[in-house]
Amino acid sequence: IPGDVTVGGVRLQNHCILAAGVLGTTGASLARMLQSGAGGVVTKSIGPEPKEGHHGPCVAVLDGAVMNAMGLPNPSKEFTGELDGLRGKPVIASIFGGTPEEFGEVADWFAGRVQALELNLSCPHAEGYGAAVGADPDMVEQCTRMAKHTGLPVWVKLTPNVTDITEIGLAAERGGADAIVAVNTVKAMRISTHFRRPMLGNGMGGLSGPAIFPVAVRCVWELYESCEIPIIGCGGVSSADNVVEMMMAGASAVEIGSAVVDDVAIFRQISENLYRQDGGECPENIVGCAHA
Ligand code: RRO
Repeated sequence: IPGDVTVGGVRLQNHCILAAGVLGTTGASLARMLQSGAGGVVTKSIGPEPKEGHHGPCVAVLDGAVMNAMGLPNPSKEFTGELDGLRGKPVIASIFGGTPEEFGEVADWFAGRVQALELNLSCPHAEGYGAAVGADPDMVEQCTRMAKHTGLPVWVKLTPNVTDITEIGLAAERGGADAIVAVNTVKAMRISTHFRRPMLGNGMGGLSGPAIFPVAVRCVWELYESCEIPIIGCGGVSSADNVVEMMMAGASAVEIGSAVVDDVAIFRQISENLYRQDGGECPENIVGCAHA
């Protein structure tokens, strides 16, 4: 198992990172994920004001997928205290805001506390936040530039819910991003035929899990064709073979979310297969190899 993989300015323990979301809400859970073999960990997204999130149900488990509308619940600045015991560890703070100024403000709280920032420009169901910002190339460029003022490496997490993801990736690159994370959840909705109402309290939500893996692979592929900075693949990764496929599409590392919720042992399982001495492929040699 590699001791040092450097991606997007961050020294990781291996190529598989905990994706932003439910398991990144406390210092204790972040530490547990690192203990469980995560190469690095991304926090739940933190924004400029405390937020309670949507009323439930916030999550629906579907066939081969998970649909959520958490509603960006977070304690805002207070969260930084959770990071006191994690100094020097590969922790990446996910942040969101409605304007470049808000991104800059929240970014400053994390300087000196984490190894990098991940800008969440991609929540699929957040009024005024996320996708509205992440679908606008000028906003993406400005938010990235604001976050760069901290001196921290900046990763930019993109939404798949746009016509041309490369246009957004190139905007992040112009803003000085150190890596692109592709992708956040896919816009989705289910209706309970029994209750004749939407399954989620918020009505609509975002889809993750194996069902969106092909969507994520295509986004990574397209970004790799046009961007120079490293790409971190995210979306439905649940096996070592999925990691290899993401890398062949162009990912330098991957993030894992839904599969971790099912089983924390996933990081160890994937590492055991990914870094096998016998015939296991060296990850660095396969990045982008499927492109002619
Ligand atoms: O909290 C959420 O509802 C949420 C966020 Br911030 C996000 O970026 N992606 C998602 O699927 N849910």
